[in-house]
Amino acid sequence: MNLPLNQLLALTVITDPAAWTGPAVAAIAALRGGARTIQVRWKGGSTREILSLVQELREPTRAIGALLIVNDRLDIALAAGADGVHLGDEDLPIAIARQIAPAGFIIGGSVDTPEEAAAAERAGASYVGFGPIHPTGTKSNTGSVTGEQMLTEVKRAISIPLVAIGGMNRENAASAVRTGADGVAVVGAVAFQVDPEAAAAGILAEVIRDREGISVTLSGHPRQSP
Ligand code: TZP
Ligand code: MG
Repeated sequence: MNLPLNQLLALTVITDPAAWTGPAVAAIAALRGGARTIQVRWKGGSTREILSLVQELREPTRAIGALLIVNDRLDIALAAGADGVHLGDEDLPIAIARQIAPAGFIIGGSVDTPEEAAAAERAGASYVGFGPIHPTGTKSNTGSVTGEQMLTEVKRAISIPLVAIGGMNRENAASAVRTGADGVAVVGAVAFQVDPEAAAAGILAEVIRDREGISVTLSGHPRQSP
């Protein structure tokens, strides 16, 4: 998968330690389904636990050209040779992470407004995550639900890719993309499903259907349209 960043961000599957198969198995199933980015997120995980999960996912992501991003922890991302880090407003500031990170390292930033999105881009962010677009049961300390309309405003404020997060699923993904998102990031809609592979494939198909001129098989493998 040698795709530009906005296409690699079409579907980010975020790990959750509560996935019934365990986070690594669910993430690898999601990769089979077509997840193009895996973000390792483990609130409350020890440094060793998070490092070990990132290391476990390094080869499977690299093998298919998917991105491996670490939430919160630039140190672990660098130590494990991940492709990037995702930073929120309690984490290392984006500008400081950019000074430390090697060339080409991906830095994502969580933003709540168009102004914050523009500031994140100026600070050196590679992409921004915006939400929660819809109610989410996965994260409690979020701002209020933004709805889709704000996606358009955030998109207008930046020239880097925009990822919609929060309650995203197969039913609402295409609409978020039409409204301005380059892709969606999900926890529950994949990690908590009985069949994470099929769940990922279903969401990816909705995100890229109108955009990449390809259809996707159930296993997520792209097929060129005639
Ligand atoms: N940031 C904003 S909402 C959220 C994060 C990490 C949780 C998304 O989880 P879900 O299950 O996809 O709503
Ligand atoms: Mg964070």
